[in-house]
Amino acid sequence: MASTTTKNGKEVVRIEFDKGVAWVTLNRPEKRNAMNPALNSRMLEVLDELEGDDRCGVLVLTGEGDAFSAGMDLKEYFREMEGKPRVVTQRARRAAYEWQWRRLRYYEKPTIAMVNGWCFGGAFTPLVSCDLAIAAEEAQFGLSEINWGIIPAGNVSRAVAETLRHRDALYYIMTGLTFDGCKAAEMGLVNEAVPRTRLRQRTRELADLLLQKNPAVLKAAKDAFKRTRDLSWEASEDYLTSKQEQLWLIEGQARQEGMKQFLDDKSFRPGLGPYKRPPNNK
Ligand code: ACO
Ligand code: V55
Repeated sequence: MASTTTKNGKEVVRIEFDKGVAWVTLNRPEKRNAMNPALNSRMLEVLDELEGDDRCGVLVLTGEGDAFSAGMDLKEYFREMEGKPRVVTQRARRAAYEWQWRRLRYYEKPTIAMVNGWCFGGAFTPLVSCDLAIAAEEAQFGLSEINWGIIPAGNVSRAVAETLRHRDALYYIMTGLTFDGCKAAEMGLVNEAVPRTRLRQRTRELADLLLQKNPAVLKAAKDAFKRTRDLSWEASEDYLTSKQEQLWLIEGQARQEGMKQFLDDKSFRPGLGPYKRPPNNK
């Protein structure tokens, strides 16, 4: 297995399972959870492992201590890569990009970023890749790249373009100023901000809402939204119709059950909440 521990033998990523939620914690608090090559390759493995793990109905990504993540590790990801052969630097980049957006953005399970504290630069990519995000009001965000002389690369700029308005994005990209969780919620970078003392409880509530839904339908719904953003109306219509028909083939029971409970049993109202999923989990 690839290097999964720091030099003192501690896990760089911690996983806890609790009633359908996999809490995935970036665990380098002494380095403010900066993402080094070891953490990046471990996160890729963790995403692989949890994708097929029934204990993970919802994945929550968070950070140990006072940071969500201070971004890329300036020492191990940038400085120590200087002068290395291109094959080495490309490998480190690929491990980062692979988990931070390629896998996470289209993850099989619903994902929630729980931003507990510092969130800088490269950390915006996994933040935006998660389907939903809740921040502590006290958390501090910043596109600090400009402050030390690089541009927001590694798809940070693309992630920012997805979530912030043009003026807000350029303001924070060009000034490198920090903003708090309240401001992040106001701008739509996260869904909401709550006091840090209530952060875990609120995230749990949101995860529980998702756990009541049919998992295959949830995956199709989030993908459909993310994919069609970049398509023409013509291509979108075709994509969505195809996706819908594909879902009926693999998960037709879900909608039939939903319609039965509403139209025949009159036991629920789709406008007001989810249908009751039978024990076979459909
Ligand atoms: N890369 C490498 N090491 C880091 C990083 C990082 N991104 N962030 C923090 N650390 C290390 C520090 O070097 C220090 O290590 P040491 O104890 O071995 O000296 C330790 O973490 C603690 O850092 P402090 O600065 O002392 O912690 P403090 O709580 O005072 O400040 C803060 C926290 C504001 C997050 C500060 O550490 C910081 O500015 N970090 C860099 C943030 C940043 O700009 N990240 C890069 C964004 S650009 C990109 O990701 C591509
Ligand atoms: C950043 C992140 C990268 C990178 C270059 O701005 C810059 C952050 C995740 O990788 O390769």
